[in-house]
Amino acid sequence: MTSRRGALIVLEGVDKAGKTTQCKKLVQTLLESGRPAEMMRFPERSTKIGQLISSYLENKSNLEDHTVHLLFSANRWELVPLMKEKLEQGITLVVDRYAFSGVAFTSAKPGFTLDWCMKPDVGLPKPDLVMFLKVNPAEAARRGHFGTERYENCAFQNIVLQRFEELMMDSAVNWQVIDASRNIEDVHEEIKNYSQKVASKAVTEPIGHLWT
Ligand code: NYM
Repeated sequence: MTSRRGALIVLEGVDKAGKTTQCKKLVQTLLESGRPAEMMRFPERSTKIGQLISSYLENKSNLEDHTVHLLFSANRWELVPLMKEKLEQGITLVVDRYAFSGVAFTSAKPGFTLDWCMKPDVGLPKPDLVMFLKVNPAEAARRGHFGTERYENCAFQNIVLQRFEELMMDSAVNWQVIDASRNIEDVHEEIKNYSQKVASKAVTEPIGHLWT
């Protein structure tokens, strides 16, 4: 019998696009349909690197811009062995942000190119599907808690959105744009359909390497 791996599914978007809500609902739906699934998120704030990042995001500490970019990337790499283990066990991973957020947020800062920002994440496990939850940053800003962490302001989020749009031009990544301005259930329905299709396909293909 060939071993069946889980799918690597990523949800991306500007802050407050509804990613966390949709990740949780997707995991629930996959489990109910009999498919093992777990949620992960980046940054993963529980590790030592994650704690440095968390303190930076909460404005409790300052870090030089290149340094924090590399820490975000290191935070993904430190979780790669666990991700691979789970995928190989047949668990579908639903991931709240990944390298695309890393690139979009840092390259929204002055003096950073997309190319430089992508380099540290080259070779990460390649997602089988990346769904971009598209919502106007001004509308996202009206959805609770906006403005409590670093980066959560409309002007910056508009640049982040432009950077995401540049990343989405890469046809080597399986991007799907989801209109996240609709109600939670309609958005979930579309995410569920894309995910179920890709999860059935992914089991027969080896895990790829991002941006190689
Ligand atoms: N962020 C997230 C980055 O700047 N680089 C990254 O690599 C990742 C994964 O951290 N504003 C930013 C995006 C968000 C913040 O917020 C994390 P949340 O609410 O934990 O997803």
